Amino acid sequence: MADYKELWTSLDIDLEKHDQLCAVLPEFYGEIYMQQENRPEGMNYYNFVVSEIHGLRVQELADMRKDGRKVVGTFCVYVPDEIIVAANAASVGLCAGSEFWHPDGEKVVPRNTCPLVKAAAGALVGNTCPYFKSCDMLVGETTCDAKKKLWETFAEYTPIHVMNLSSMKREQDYINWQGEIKLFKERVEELTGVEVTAEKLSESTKLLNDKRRALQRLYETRKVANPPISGKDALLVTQIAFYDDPARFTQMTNQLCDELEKRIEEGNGVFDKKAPRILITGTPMAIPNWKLHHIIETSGGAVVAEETCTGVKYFQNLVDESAATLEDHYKILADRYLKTNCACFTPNTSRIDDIIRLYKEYAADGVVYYTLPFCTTYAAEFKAVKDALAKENIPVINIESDYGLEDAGQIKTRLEAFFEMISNK
Ligand code: BJ8
Repeated sequence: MADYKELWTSLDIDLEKHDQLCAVLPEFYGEIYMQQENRPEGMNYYNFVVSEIHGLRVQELADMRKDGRKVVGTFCVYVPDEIIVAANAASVGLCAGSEFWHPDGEKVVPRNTCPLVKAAAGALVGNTCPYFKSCDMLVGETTCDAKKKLWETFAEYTPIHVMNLSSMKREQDYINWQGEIKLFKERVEELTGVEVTAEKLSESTKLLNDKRRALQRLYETRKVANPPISGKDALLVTQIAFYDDPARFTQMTNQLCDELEKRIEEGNGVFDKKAPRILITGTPMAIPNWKLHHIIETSGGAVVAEETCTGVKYFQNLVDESAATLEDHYKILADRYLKTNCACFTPNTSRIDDIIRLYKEYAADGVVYYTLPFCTTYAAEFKAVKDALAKENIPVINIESDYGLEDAGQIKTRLEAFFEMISNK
């Protein structure tokens, strides 16, 4: 990575601490990603993005801000990026996936908080994440309790807008979400000084749908026997989608898909042909949380899909492009975003339908149910998911794990036994 010290200083980053983070990432990434055999050439772009993770994109955001544009940080796939992009601002996903940030996080949130929230808290208050420091405003949402309380902490440090998401999906909840989207639009207009018109929303919808279509195309390639891309690589592509420039990301991902589709024609897969095909479901995996995929794929399994917010939940539903008025946009956006089936909702039976559908679509052999510790809603849904999968004769294993590597050996042993069991079915 080039020298970005001046940039980081301008963002008030704690350089000494930040150096410690920058020192471990290349080795960690090298071990997990660069040892893979027969990787698609198209992954070089994503390698480059990771090698520049706190550099080039942060510089781009700084340049945008110099030109008077704004940067908005988000934490949840319910927040409509269309509004942000229509105001000529950039949206960056800020969920944090490393335990590096936990000590700072524990200074402001309880120790027994989910690792994702604790890491996000630490990244902000420890001044070690240049993305947080590049944001002119953060956007929270009333999903889980840990996040709801986090926004109150964040408000002490930085401007934040919180969207009031209902916990149910009744007619009045759809109407409420339309109203929240309208309020969000007004807040973004105030921040950016840009009027968000119906035309601008149509343009941003098209741009973001193109990104979703590229990711859908990528995931299609994972449905074939012996996919041409590892689960680990597919996860990385989706993680990067949350903060890369959308047009460039779409172009590079479509280029990768051209290569993957060619590989499929040639029968060039990356796994052992007998590797059990795994669908992961559960809590999101924010960058650089690659732990579970890495363990699965170094224990003989092949991850073929993720029913998570860093998987299909992010892109499987497009936004209808037919809106002509602002009112149409609010309604269409509310309808689309409320299709996401987060465990924070009650009831949330559509998530079970999604898991079963994806299991069949991706010809999976088993499901790994993943939860971060202290994520009550996802942990609580395990029983209902397990019971429904049992009726369909679908094997499932529950893995709860945080960002640390201490339990990696134990998880590996459990997964190997699970793979053996499903391979002999
Ligand atoms: S739509 S999954 S991105 S809320 S893991 S912080 S739920 S305690 S991240 Fe999420 Fe939106 Fe739902 Fe998706 Fe809380 Fe659980 Fe932590 Fe979580």
